[in-house]
Amino acid sequence: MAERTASDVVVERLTEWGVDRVFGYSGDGIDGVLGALRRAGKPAFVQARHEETAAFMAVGHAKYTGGVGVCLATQGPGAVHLLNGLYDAKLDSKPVVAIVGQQASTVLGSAYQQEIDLVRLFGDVCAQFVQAAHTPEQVPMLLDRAFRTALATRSPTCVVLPHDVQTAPAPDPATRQHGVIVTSPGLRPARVVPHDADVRAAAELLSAGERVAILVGQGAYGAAAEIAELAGRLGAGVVASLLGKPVLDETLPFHTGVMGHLGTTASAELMDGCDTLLLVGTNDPWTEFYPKPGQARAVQIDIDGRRLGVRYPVEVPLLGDAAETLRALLEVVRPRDNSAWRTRVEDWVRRWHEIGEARAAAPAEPVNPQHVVRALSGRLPTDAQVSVDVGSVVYWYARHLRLPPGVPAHLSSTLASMGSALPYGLAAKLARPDRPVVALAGDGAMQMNGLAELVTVASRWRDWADPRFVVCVLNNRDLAEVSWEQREMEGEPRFVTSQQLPDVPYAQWAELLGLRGLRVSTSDDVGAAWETALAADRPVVIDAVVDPAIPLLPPKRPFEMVKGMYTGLDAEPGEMARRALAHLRRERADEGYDDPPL
Ligand SMILES: Cc1ncc(C[n+]2csc(CCOP(=O)(O)OP(=O)(O)O)c2C)c(N)n1
Ligand SMILES: [Mg+2]
Repeated sequence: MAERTASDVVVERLTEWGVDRVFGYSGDGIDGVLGALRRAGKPAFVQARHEETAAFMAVGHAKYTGGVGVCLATQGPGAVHLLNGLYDAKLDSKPVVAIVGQQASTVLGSAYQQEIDLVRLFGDVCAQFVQAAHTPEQVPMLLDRAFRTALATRSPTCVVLPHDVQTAPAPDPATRQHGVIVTSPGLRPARVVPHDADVRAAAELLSAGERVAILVGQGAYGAAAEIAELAGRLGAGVVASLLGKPVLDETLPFHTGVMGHLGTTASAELMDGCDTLLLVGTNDPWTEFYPKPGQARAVQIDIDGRRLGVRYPVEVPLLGDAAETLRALLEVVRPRDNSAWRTRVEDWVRRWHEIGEARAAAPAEPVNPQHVVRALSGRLPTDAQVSVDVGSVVYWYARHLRLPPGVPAHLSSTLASMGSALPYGLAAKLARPDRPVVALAGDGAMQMNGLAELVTVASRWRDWADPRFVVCVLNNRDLAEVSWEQREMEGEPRFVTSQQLPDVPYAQWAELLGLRGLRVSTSDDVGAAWETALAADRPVVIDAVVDPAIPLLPPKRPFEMVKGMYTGLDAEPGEMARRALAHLRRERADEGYDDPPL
């Protein structure tokens, strides 16, 4: 039998930490660990098309399963490719461990081929823990520290393994000597609840409010019942951050939907009108959509003390687990009559639903993207898992997709990186092959990473208990979100050269790969396409040919703040800009604005 190496220890340690699969890409710099994975037969190795998507898969794994995502790459270029996915984990606070190869210790410092100072490279993104092993004795200890730190700090960590360390004989786990440390895996999380006096202070503040709003973020996952109960007692309206959208059933009459630039008119009204704000597990960046500082007294709950008070001035900052802290609050908050405020909130919500329906029904060239996403509501299986890419699709997801309670939906929110929907969807599918996946992406995101990762889908779907994996491409031949930003923020016309995208036959690409492809270019076919795709015997790509002229209109903004959209469009030649102007005026009118002519 071959001698056990430090890499065998790495692989055993992964299993001891509960890791079922490792997402990565090979290279000679990490061959020692790959060999150990081959010998052990577990964890499973998932080959991505690119180290960036492997890292996104690891983040997706952490998001859908709640566990630690693990990615693996070779030295030099492979390591560099991981960065974007690791930043996604850092910015959305997810535990990910990166295992990265390195040239042999004997050449480090010689400017060798593929030699990059990896500890320095990962020093920012893995600031909580990055360490290169110099000896095999360090290896189990470094893995234990990487996992524990990732879990304890909800962030990415990295272990760098030079080639000679990977292939060195495994250290003796029972050694007892000066200068050698023997460690163990495992971490059991704690209940984190604030002190009683602080809970009482929060309850008093909330109970004194006349017009209470509760903003829920991803930290409130699993606390839906507590939020609904508290909202009921306080007569509060509930609003979600983008990441908090799946937390609470959006069909509740007091749920105003997602907040912010991409949010609903109802959530803008709620934030503008409240006098009291409870923030639960959220870091939502759209500060201009929060109440004006001074307008609302605020309580915040977060499991990470560093997050308290950094988005809105807070009187009672509570460090605690969302569900546990809400339960403690429910012990002391008494029911009260706040029906006048509740009625106003419910009116805003009803009005928003009318606006959303009308906007999605507006005729477009050829198909309105809002209609495509809205048509998925009601058709989404109750056991689905949803992933969403970055681009205008996030607006339509936030505003128009009704998620059945319990359906998880994830996206790269804080980093907002394009190219994440396919790797996220794959991670969701591999974790739960018995559940259908729906991935929503723009054509730019598809061209960036999605087309390549469809190859991964094509190579794996036959192994899945439920082969349904629906990718919907909003094909608008435009980097539309940025085109609208060029107009709104700069007041400039869309720069065609930077914004226009090649027209790619997405459905045919799917067919070439042995999947199904459906091209949809009329509104009437949208519903049937979703139904066909969700009943198919294999993964399906829906190529939805949609209009780039639908504005990404922020809700309830004074004319001055959207004036740039008019100025930009006015400076653009062509039929698309005229159409966009008409859509813009119509959508502004449905919010009650009568914008002056330019
Ligand atoms: C990796 C990365 N590069 C650039 C951007 C800037 N950006 C944000 S949205 C967007 C356009 C996305 O285009 P597409 O996927 O076609 O979606 P659309 O907005 O057209 O629906 C761009 C370029 C980004 N967020 N991430
Ligand atoms: Mg596009």
